[in-house]
Amino acid sequence: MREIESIVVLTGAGISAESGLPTFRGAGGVWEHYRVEDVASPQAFARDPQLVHRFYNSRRQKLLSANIKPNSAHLALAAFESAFDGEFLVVTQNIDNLHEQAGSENIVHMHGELLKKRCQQCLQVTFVYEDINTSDGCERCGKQGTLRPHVVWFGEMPLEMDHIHQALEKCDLFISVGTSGNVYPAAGFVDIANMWNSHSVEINLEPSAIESSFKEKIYGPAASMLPKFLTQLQTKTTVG
Ligand code: BJW
Repeated sequence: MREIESIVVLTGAGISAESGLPTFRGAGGVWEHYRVEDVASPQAFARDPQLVHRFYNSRRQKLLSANIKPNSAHLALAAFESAFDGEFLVVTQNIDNLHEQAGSENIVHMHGELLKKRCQQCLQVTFVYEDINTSDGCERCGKQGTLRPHVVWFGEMPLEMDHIHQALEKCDLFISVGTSGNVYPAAGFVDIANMWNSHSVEINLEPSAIESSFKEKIYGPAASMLPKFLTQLQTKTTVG
């Protein structure tokens, strides 16, 4: 048994599905309408920046529409964090801002953020709420055609990896919510947490590609399963 002093929660597209944002893989997923190799690599952006901008512009417009709101899974995580005495970190693979909208404070966007753009020339990162176009100029360095979405594509290094590793190495409880376990390095986090003897829990609609690595598994929609799990967790002081 381990005292619960530090918790890391990894989230994926499944946690935002019930808010109306599609997942990537599976029926109705993003990759059904776009080929991953056409829109989610630096090579794709170099080849056809207009297509990649269109892909992210439409997802940004959807995220900013009035009907997209955090669901009870995002809200339960934020409420748990504010009541918890120990260390609590949400590591999200999602580029939406629904965790922030729900009130999460200690959060890492390892695959970047849809509401930020980056200049490839001067590396300035700024918020963006409108479409990005190939003809746009950078507000800082003035260069034209250098802006890209501040997201992490295949072959690029995810963000804040040192911070994430430090949290994984000392966490007592690792919870994975709504991710298929197909994309690394996120899919390897459970093994790191297990190596440090933490308790690991998968909450997902269905068993993920890495389900055998988890010590506890809960299957069903995140918006009902996660609040239930966190309510029970509030009454516990140890796991394992
Ligand atoms: C619900 C639900 C509900 C639905 N409730 N659940 C061979 C072996 C190992 C690794 C590699 C390899 N070849 C290449 C690699 C590395 C590569 C990789 O992992 N490739 C795999 C495809 C094999 N990874 C990378 O390149 C990463 N970088 C890297 O490794 O750097 C190191 C390095 C760099 C340079 C040189 C050397 C080393 C970068 C990965 C970037 C991923 N980017 C994307 C796009 C980001 C921007 C965007 O959003 O457009 O990130 S791809 C996409 O997948 C997105 C997601 O964050 C990510 C994960 O998807 P997620 O969240 O798991 O979604 P789904 O759809 O897959 O799953 C949803 C789940 O929810 C499902 O299970 C549903 O059942 C469930 N669900 N409704 C609960 N209501």
